[in-house]
Amino acid sequence: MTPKDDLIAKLKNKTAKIGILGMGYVGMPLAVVFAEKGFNVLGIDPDKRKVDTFNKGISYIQDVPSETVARLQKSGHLNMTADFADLAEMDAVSICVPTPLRQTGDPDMSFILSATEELAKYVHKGMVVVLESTTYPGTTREILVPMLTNNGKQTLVVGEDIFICFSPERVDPGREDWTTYNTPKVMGGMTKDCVEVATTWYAGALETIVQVSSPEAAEMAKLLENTFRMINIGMVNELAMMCERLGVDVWEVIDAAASKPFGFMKFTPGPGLGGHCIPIDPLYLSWKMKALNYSAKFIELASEINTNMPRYVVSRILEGMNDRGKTLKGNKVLVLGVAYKPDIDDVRESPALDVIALLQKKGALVEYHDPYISNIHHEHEHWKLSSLPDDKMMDAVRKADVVVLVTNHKAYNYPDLIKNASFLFDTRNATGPYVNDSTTNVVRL
Ligand code: SAJ
Repeated sequence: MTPKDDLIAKLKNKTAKIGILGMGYVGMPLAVVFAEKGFNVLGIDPDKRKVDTFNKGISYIQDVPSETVARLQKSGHLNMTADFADLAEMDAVSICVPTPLRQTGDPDMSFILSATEELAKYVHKGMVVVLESTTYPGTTREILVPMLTNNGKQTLVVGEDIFICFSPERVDPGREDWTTYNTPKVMGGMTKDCVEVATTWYAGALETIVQVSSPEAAEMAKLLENTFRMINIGMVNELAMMCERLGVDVWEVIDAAASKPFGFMKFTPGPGLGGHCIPIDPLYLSWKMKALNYSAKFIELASEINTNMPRYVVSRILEGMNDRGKTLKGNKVLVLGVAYKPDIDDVRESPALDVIALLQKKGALVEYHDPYISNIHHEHEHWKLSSLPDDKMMDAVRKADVVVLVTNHKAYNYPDLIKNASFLFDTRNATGPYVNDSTTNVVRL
């Protein structure tokens, strides 16, 4: 039996040992879905706090209930370790590590590099490796293949001894309709045999595998998905600025356009672009293209517009205060909602942090409330704030000179907010259904 035949047999009868390198919001749900389908899964993560929490049967990921962790642990199908040496026992490894940006705006490849360096120490004949982290086209071929096929002790032939693929994660935290199991999974490999092996593995747990001809095609497909969103959000953010100059209600315009049943997809303006995907992934592509002496114009322009939205929001708030004979300096501002999108507890890259920093720079006395996020800090401006308690929020609404709705959590009672706020600036049109021409204390983006 060739290494490929032997590995495929173990993947098919689920005796293959599965390693998930990086047990975050992508790795943990992936580990769970493989374990639920009967694979023996080992989560590997250098963060000992995560490992200790997990090994107590407690989940630290919003989308994975602790009951699931405890049950899969008890069944022996899912364990977790901080010891990379356990990779030596693995037959199949998914790399699910972060790919953030450096402060310079360039890709931070350190997590992929360190994970691959560790794996290279333990890689062996008959192993399949799938990179899931969103990255620039060429990463799998230019970084993983050289490091994993020649670690100084052995040389492995990709497609014969070792099978290397890229399969972009499509996890949307908090979403319940599309899950790790039922979201189609793109798979691009270094060779046809690589794709066959990885497809056999993933098809043993996920509903649909979409094969493509190369890792670059898979890497680029992911970037298209999220660049598409980022650029369209940038377009509607610019539309909001144009409509304001025209004296036209951008929300009415977008709703009217969205009545078109074909050839249109609704996006809505907001205070900026948050999250760990949309503001970041496209910059991996524009960075790679710069290295090829090509300027990704749409990405650069959309990024400029989206990055400027917090400043635009504060300028609109200033105008609203001025219309009420007030300044921002020395006055009370209450920010409602700091998560990067509604009804989740994630504040990464949230535009709320920039809005608050800009308000503070104008001398405003800023407080915030968010039902999901008890503390925030600004990594560049080095300030920290704690959320008002839920039972103090409405009193703060009444006392604020302006209430700024940054994230439209479902938990908020918008008619109550309108009733109690002297001036409410709504960046999400959450108040739209509750205001009319006689409403004078609400201004929308
Ligand atoms: N945003 C707008 N206007 C919009 C949509 C989003 O301002 O019309 C803002 C959000 O407030 C947020 C940021 O953009 O600050 C990103 O929002 P998002 O809805 O794209 O949410 P994410 O960042 O969680 O994106 C994820 C992505 N999933 C993966 O990368 C696997 C994305 O591809 C999904 O399309 C998206 O979830 C989703 O549809 O929920």
